[in-house]
Amino acid sequence: MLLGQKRAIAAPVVKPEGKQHSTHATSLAPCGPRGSSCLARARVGISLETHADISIGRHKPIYKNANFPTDAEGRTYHLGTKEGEVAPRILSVGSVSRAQLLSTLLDAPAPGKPLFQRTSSRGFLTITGLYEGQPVSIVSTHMGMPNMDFVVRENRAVVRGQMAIVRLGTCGAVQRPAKLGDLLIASHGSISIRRDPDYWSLLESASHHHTAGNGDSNCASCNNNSSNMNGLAVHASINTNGATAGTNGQTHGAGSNSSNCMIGRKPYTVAMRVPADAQLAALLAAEAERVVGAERVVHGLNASADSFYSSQGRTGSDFDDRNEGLLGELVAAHPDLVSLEMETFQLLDLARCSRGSIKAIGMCVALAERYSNAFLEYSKLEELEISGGTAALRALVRLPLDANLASASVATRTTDEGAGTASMEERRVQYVWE
Ligand code: R1P
Repeated sequence: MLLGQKRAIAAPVVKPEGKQHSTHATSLAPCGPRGSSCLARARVGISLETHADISIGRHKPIYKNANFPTDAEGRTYHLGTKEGEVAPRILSVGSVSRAQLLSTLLDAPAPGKPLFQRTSSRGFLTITGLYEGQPVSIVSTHMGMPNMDFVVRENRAVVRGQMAIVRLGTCGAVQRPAKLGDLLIASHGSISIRRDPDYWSLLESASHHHTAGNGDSNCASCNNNSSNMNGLAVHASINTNGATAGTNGQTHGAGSNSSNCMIGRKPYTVAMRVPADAQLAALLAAEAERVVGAERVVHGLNASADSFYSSQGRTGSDFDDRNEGLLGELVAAHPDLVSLEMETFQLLDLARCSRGSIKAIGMCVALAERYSNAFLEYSKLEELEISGGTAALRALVRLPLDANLASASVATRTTDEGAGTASMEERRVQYVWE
């Protein structure tokens, strides 16, 4: 393929005919020999020509295990992939279009074979091919920690041996030196920020008790057991009357007696940091610096929020979010905080709990500067995604993995749940890269 020539990418046409869980594989034309020409081809732009017609709801799988549903082929419930289709080295990206773009960096999984591609009925896209001769999968993870949970757990279930997962996302740069277009690496791990709905429930309760003239200082729904012991005292200041006040000075009607309900409560809870894999972080940093230059790579702590708006400190008048000082409080408590997004914490947390079977790191393109309110010119994003994707793929294939570190679930799961177990030796797996 010549530089500038249009490159066809499978763009699924989804026919939402039902909610049954089924998947249909399609294939992508491989990029050809790896190297700068491939990168250049990706950089000149991709024509998303439809050449795949993916229908949803054509067949109705039978699931027999509510604990971890897989269909008769062993395909997972949400990602729809089975053993042999996913490589131990995974690049997790947010959008389908990013997965398709970065798939242009991959070579065919085996001579004469197209790239493997499967889109699940829930819209998770998995593309598997080779990068520098090693099997790699790119998975479109969509947005938020629950989706990252699906991606990590369901991929863990269909891959043997140790795995490595790199997330390449977009994020907000929280403070300098991180700036628009930089690659922000979560070398210091990640914290999470979650909105605590109990805070508003208790506010209502406190307000009700005050309005009703109830002098009971231990209001019925007061329960501080789940108060955040690690987080930040964000916006839940108690004024001299004992009434709870937001940072905007608005009082919420809680009188001195009922204010006990609010003591120690915060509208946003912040989890302790979970680490990234140090070896993977170092490899990723080296490759990112090689691709974009050290001056455009920033290392630090990431924060994953459970929403794009309130838990990331975006303000507005439609909702009582009590987040006006959230970013400032976060930076004060975590001076090394550089990036704010929605998935990395879940990835690192699950890797930590994976009994050593997953190594993980996150890196994001700074799409916005939260401190200046600037937003990246969107036309520049594609080149940055290619740069970040190239660094991530290089780091993934350079990381040594222990192939003998078996996943307990893969070792025992059968294609027909509940019908007993089969050893890994007993099951023949067809790998797409063989
Ligand atoms: C919000 O717009 C989304 O963009 C960021 C956030 O984490 C969230 O998923 O990442 P991605 O670009 O990877 O989706």
